Amino acid sequence: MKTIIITGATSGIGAATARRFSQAGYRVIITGRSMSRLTALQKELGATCKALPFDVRDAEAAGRALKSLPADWQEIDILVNNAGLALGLEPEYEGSLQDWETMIDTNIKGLLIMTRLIVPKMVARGEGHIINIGSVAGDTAYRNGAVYCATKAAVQSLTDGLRIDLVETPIRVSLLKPGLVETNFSQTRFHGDQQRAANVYKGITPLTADDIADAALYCAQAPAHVQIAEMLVLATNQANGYTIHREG
Ligand code: NDP
Ligand code: 8X3
Repeated sequence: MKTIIITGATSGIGAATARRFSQAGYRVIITGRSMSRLTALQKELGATCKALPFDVRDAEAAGRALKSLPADWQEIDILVNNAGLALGLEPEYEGSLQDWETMIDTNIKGLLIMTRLIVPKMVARGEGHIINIGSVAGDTAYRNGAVYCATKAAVQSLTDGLRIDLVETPIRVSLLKPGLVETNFSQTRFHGDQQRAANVYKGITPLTADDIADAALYCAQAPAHVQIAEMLVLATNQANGYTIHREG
């Protein structure tokens, strides 16, 4: 039985990915900060799921949590670096320094921390797969979103760099770049403003977290000689980060 670890599995794409891989017969390690949501998902998925509460920005806590896993769960086959967020939608000359720090620390440094902790063991074993959740936002900046877009452009570069650094190994590195997915993402971005969050998905059928979980499973289940380097998944009425057709 293969083991997958998913960061930010308490909600949205991460939770859907945990469910999808669990259904497909994987042992699933779910992580995130919300203990209550981790416990609920762990109960739902049963004995083939373990929950590790930690903040991806805290390298020591992440390391301690991984060490606490039973020996037979320590061999991680797939790392999904999913934990991430956008905060605010403001011009680059007006945004909140604190929001920027949180995005940079979570989306970039958190991904690096998890990569640094888990990938050396994959290299030692000669097997593994890293699936990083980037975004269409990393392809081109959009108005008022420069810092979030920059963090996702960094995820693109870090994924490309890791693939280069692992090229002589059997380890695969995939970048999954979703477009508009209806999750808690916009509620977080707008600090709980539900109306503003709902407007993001108004007049368009957005992607669901399950759509992205399906794409992650496809990457993981490709034959060992096939490396899905990059997958851009958009809603049908979305053409890029800023070209969206809305009805009404
Ligand atoms: P959600 O808000 O639904 O989920 C975000 C997840 O990230 C939660 O489980 C949250 O868990 C976790 N998280 C946030 N900060 C931390 C932290 N410091 N430490 C650990 N976990 C953290 O959003 P999505 O599912 O949409 O987002 C998942 C990923 O997908 C993000 O990287 C996002 O940038 C990316 N993405 C989303 C798109 C969208 O349109 N929704 C499109 C493209 C990419 P907790 O709060 O419990 O810690
Ligand atoms: C999330 C997608 O377009 O809201 O990365 O930034 S978008």
